[in-house]
Amino acid sequence: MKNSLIERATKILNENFQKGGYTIPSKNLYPFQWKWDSGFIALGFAHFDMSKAKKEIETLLNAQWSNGFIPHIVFHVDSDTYFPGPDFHKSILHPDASAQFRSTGMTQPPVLGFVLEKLYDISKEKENILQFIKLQIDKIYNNHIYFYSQRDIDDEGLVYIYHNWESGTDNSPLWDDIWKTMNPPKYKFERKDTTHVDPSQRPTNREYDHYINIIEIAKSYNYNDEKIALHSPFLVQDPLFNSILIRSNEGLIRLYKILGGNEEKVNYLKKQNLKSLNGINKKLFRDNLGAYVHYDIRNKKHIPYLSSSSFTPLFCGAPEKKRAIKLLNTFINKFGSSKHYLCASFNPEDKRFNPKKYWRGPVWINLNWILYNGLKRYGFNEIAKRIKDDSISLIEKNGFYEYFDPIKKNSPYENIGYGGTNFSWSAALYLDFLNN
Ligand code: 2M8
Repeated sequence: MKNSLIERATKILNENFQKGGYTIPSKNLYPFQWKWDSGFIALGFAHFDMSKAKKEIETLLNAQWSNGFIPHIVFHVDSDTYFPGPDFHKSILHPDASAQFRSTGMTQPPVLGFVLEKLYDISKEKENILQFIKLQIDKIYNNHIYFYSQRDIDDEGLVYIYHNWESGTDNSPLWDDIWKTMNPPKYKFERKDTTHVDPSQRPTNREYDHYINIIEIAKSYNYNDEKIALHSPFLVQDPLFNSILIRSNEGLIRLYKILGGNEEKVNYLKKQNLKSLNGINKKLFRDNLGAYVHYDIRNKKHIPYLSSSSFTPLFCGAPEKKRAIKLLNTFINKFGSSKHYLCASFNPEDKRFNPKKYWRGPVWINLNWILYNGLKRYGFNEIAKRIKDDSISLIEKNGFYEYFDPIKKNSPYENIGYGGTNFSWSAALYLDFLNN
């Protein structure tokens, strides 16, 4: 069975790979190139076709803006199966936007630094991959400079996100209280996602009003970072986003050292990284919850809910040993019931938890991959193995879905995969899990 699934995963990635040199997350539902999807997809390709892995990263970086910003969607083609598209986002409003590639004016978790490092580790032709890294690495470095210079407004080493789509965890209950502070108009738009997926598993129209409203505000300031920081109703420091940035700093530092002669850049990254580690530990860890949480800058308060993001600082080595053990206990107590697959995206004990609705509870393979690597980093091998086994078993029993209901049905025919089918990062990370 494993062999046929490996073939299937390979086929999904090859079929989702487009002529323009990038991979769509899932046919119809997501017809463009998404930033963090591309990073995970490259990891999958790296195991069987390094040239496609490299192409994926190169294509994404070609759409980088001149200020270092990397957009969350690159609209390489026109498509009428997705809303909102390029005409709505209008990236060109920003003076530094790419003139060649249409994109959004928001970003996504900065995965490219650690992805580049993983490509180096996976590659059997080190000289060849180093040539590629040499061509791309400064672009990622410039992206980190962008984050630290534009989005760390209080000089804490913590960068903000200004839209829930920047978090990647789109309709998480984490944002519900922020929506209560906003009262957007009821926009007229035609959703496309709900024609591909059961609407009860997707965000509501009212939630989309909020998402659209934040973009309209950002557009009214031509996506200017300073203005967004002053005026966006959504301004959050996210432990997931910041942990990924820190882990990517580490990747860049290691690769620059291997390349040699980059002392200034290494020193800059080291300095920023220390500050970020300090910031995340000081500001985002909540002793009473035994975990890291988000901070809502606009409303000046922590968002005191546990989600899978709460444990991702393990991925970048943020907690010292004692705190890591505390975090592990919270993880096992709240998310580790034997009735559940690891890892629900939101606290299963909370009344806002919904096991079938997108980022409000389902298991996501990319978050599992981050948590797996974080737990392994601390030597929490037993629970790391459980997360890996659960990820593999969910895919083997159900298929390469976008997300999965965490509640076990105890039947060989579970049927608990939801959202997009033939989903690229589920296929890519399945391959990486098997090779790990
Ligand atoms: C989902 O997000 C997009 C918007 O970016 C959407 O709902 O239309 C999220 O799961 C996000 O994390 C992911 O990158 C994207 C494509 O897979 O889909």
